[in-house]
Amino acid sequence: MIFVTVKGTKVPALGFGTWQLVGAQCESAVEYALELGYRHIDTAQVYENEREVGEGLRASGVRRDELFVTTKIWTTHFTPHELERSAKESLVKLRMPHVDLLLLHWPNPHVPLAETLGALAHAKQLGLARHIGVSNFTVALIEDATKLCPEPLVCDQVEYHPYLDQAKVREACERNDMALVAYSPVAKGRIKNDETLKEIGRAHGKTPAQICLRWLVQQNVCAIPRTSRIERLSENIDIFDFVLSEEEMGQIFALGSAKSRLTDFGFAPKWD
Ligand code: 1BO
Repeated sequence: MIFVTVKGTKVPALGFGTWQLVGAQCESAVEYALELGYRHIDTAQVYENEREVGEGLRASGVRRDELFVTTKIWTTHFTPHELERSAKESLVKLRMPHVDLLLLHWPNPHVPLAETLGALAHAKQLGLARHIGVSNFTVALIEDATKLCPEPLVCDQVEYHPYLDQAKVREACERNDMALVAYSPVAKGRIKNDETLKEIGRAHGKTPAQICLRWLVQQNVCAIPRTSRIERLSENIDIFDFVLSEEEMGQIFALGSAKSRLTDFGFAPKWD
C-alpha cells in the first residue's frame, strides 16, 4: 500500500468506496476488503450503510487504529446544531467514538458556508473526527472554504477518472495542501474496453481498471473504487507492483475532457 500524506497525516492511497452497497452484501464486502489489505473505507449518511460498514469493520478483527474511516454529512444537516447531532448519529451507527475523516457531502448554497464550516470544525474540536474536509466542491468553493474554516480542511472528494479532466480541482487542492480523493475512479466500469488502457495494460500485465487506479495514485490522488464483485476487490488493490512511465501517464491524461461527468444532480454546483 502507498499513502498520500496530507497535513502530516498518512491516508492509504487506495480505499474501498461503499456507495450503493447495502445490507449484508455491504457488511461482507467491507470485511473481505479488510482481509485483502484495504485499510481506508469510505461511507456516508446518505448511503444508508454506516451500520453495516461498522459491522464489517468489526468482523474483520483489524485494529481500529490501523483503519482510516470516512463518513459524510448530508446537505440537509448543515445547520450547526443539526450537523453535530447527525455526526453523533453516524458514530452511533458505525459504533465508533470518532471517524478519521468527516466530510460535507455536497455544497449547500441555502446554508451560509461559514456557519456549516464552523460546525464541522466544532465537530472536530469535540473529537468526533480526527480530520475534516469537503466533497464535490469546485475551485471557487475550495478557495472560500479554506479561508472560512477555523480548522484545516484535508481533502476534496470528487468524481475523477481518465475521462474527466479535473486539473483545476487538482491544482486547487495542491495549492491548499489538500488531498484529492477520487470517487468513481474507474468511470463506473466504462474504462473496461478502452483501447489506450488495454494497450498500456498489456505492457504491464494489468487490466484497464488497474491501469486507471495506478494512474490516479501516481498523481498522489486517493482512489476509492466501489464494487460489489468480490473478484474486483482483489483486482483493484493489485496495483502496487508496477509503475507507469511519464509517457503512459500522458496518454491517459489525453483521454480526459471537462464534459464526461457521470454523477450530476440538480443541486450540484456549477462545475469548473
Ligand atoms: C450522492 C452520492 C454521490 C457520491 O458520494
